[in-house]
Amino acid sequence: MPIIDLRSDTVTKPTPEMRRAMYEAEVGDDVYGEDPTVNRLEAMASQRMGKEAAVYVASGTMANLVSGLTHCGRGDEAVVGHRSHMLLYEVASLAAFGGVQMRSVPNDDRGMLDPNTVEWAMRPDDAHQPRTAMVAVENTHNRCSGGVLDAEDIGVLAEIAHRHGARFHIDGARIWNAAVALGVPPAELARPADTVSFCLSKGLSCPVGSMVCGSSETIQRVRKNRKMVGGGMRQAGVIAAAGIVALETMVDRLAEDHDNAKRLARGLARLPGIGLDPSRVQSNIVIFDVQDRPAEAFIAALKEKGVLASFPEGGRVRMVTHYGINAEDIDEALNVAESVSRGKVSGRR
Ligand code: TLP
Repeated sequence: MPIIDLRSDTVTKPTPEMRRAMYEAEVGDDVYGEDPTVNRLEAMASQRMGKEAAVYVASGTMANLVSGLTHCGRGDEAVVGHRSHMLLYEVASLAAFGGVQMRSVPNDDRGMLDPNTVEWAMRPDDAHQPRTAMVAVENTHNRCSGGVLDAEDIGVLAEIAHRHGARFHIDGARIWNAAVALGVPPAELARPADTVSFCLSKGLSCPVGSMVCGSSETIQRVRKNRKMVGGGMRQAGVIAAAGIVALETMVDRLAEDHDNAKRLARGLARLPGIGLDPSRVQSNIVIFDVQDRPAEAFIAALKEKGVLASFPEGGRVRMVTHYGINAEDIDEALNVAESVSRGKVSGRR
C-alpha cells in the first residue's frame, strides 16, 4: 500500500541533486571556520535574509535556543505566543539552559500577537520584575494552520520590543513559505529582526540543518552559544551542501505545496464531521477539528488506509503538504478521508 505521509514537511527526503552535491562537497573543519561549503551556505543565507552574517545549526530547536541564549540572561523574561513552538515543543530548553522565564501572550488564529497585549507584557524597570529581554514571533505559524505574518505585522511587534530595550527574534522555521505566500523576499519580513532563523530540513527538503541570521556581532555570539550547547560541527559541508541546493532550487516550488494544501482544505471542508475554514489556509499546513470522534481515532483510521496525519492538540488533526506530495496524492488522501469520515464511528470523544 503506498503511503501518503502528511504528518509534517520534516519527512521530506533530499533530492537527487542534493545527494550529488553532498557526495561531492568540499569540506574542512567548520569549528576553525574552514569548511568552504558551510561558509558558502552561511553567506547565501545571510544575503537572502538581508543580514550581515549567518550560522549553520543542527535544527530549528537549536536555532531558537542559541538565539534566545544570545538575547536573554538568567532571570530575564522572553515574550512568546501561547501556541508557539518555542513554548510548546522545545522541551523548555531556554528555561532549562538559559534560566529564562517564558511569558506567553495569546496568538490569534493567524499566529499574530496583539500589539496592545505585547506592549502590556513588556516589563517596566522595577525591582520586583524580570527584564523583558526578547520578544519572539513565529512565521509561518505552525499551530495556527501555517498562518502568515506580513512585514507590517512584524514591524509593529519589533518596534514595541525595541522601544522597550528588548531584542526581537523570528522563529522563521517556515519563513520561506511566508515569503512565497506573500510574494515578497524573506529579507523584507526579516528586516526588523535581531535574529531570524529558518529551517532547511522542512519544506526545503534537506536532511538536516537550520540557519540563524543577524548582525556580525550577534552571530558571533550565537556561534559561541552553539559551541556551548555542543553544536559545533566539523566537516559539516557534507550536509551544508544540500542547503545550498535547497536555496537555489527548492524555494519557488513551495507555491505547489500551498496550492496542494488549499486543495486539501477545500476537499476536507466538504466532509461530514470535519470542521475547517479553507480560506484560513495560507501556506502548507492544514489543521482541522474532528467533530464526531476523537482525533486519535480519525488519525488511526486514516493510517490503516495509508494516509498519515499528525495530532497537534486535543480534537484536532494536522496535515502538511511538501515535496514528494502532488495533486494526485491529495485527491487520494481526500478519498481516504471521505471513506473514513463517512464510515462507522468507533470510540467516543
Ligand atoms: N516543528 C515540527 C514538530 O516539532 C512539531 C513539525 O513537525 O512541524 N519552529 C517551528 C515553527 C517548527 O514547526 C519546528 C518543528 C521547529 C521550530 C523546530 O525544528 P526542528 O524540528 O528542526 O528542531
